[in-house]
Amino acid sequence: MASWIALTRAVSPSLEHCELTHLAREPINVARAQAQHMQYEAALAELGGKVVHLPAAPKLPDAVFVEDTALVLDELAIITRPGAASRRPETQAVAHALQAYRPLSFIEAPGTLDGGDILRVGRRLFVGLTTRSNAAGIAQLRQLVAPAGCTVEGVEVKDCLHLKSAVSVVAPDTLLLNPAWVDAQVFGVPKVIEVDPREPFGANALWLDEALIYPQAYIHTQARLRAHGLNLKLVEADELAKAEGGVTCCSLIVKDISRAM
Ligand code: CIR
Repeated sequence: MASWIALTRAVSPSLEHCELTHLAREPINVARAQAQHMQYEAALAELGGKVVHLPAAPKLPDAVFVEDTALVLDELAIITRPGAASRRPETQAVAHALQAYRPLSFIEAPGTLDGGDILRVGRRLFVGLTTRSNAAGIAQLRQLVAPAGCTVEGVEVKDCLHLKSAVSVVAPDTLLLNPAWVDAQVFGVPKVIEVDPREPFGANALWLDEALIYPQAYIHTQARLRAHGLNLKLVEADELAKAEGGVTCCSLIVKDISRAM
């Protein structure tokens, strides 16, 4: 039996109306995005996860990007208040699903916080100071996670949507990072792999212990990751990337589901 689940949500037929911050709007082939999402779910299952589908939300264009709606720690889950108002209705179904696995806490107005802005390195949570996550949201997060022994630090990010557009954890004490968008020094992590400069969007990888789910498109950065002995599970993700989403965005990983309540 799987020891972890991945919560996912279908690509909405309205994806073309998604929020966009740093990308120009271009036509999105929804059928292709849906096919890529299914491939992503298959990769999660092949790596040993149980994929749990949230109810589809066809009228919420960005619903597929479930990462932004919650932070799941071992001790609790925090339901965010996404920075984009259009995305706030996404959280209800996520809270409903997560309450089976963790006690819930909530970010409240005037706080805003997107899960894509939260990078967890052990017990340290780094939060991107972006258009989506504000000081009130970060302060609330700090209070909520303190009992679990986690600290929270704000991090300057530039030219990208979320902190995790610029940096992700790819192995213990190892970050994959775009140095043009975030300063590696702030994390105090011993190993940093930089993306190939031709692939600025290549810093978002989903680390699942045994492998990294990683976009097929970023071939140069793939070579760097392999040179560090990392095991890659490649997926096509370029259609969802037109909606400014990466591979971490499309799931919420809930580990150790024996904690189910
Ligand atoms: C948005 O702008 O909110 C969506 N179009 C993309 C969200 C991607 N999520 C993520 O990076 N965690």
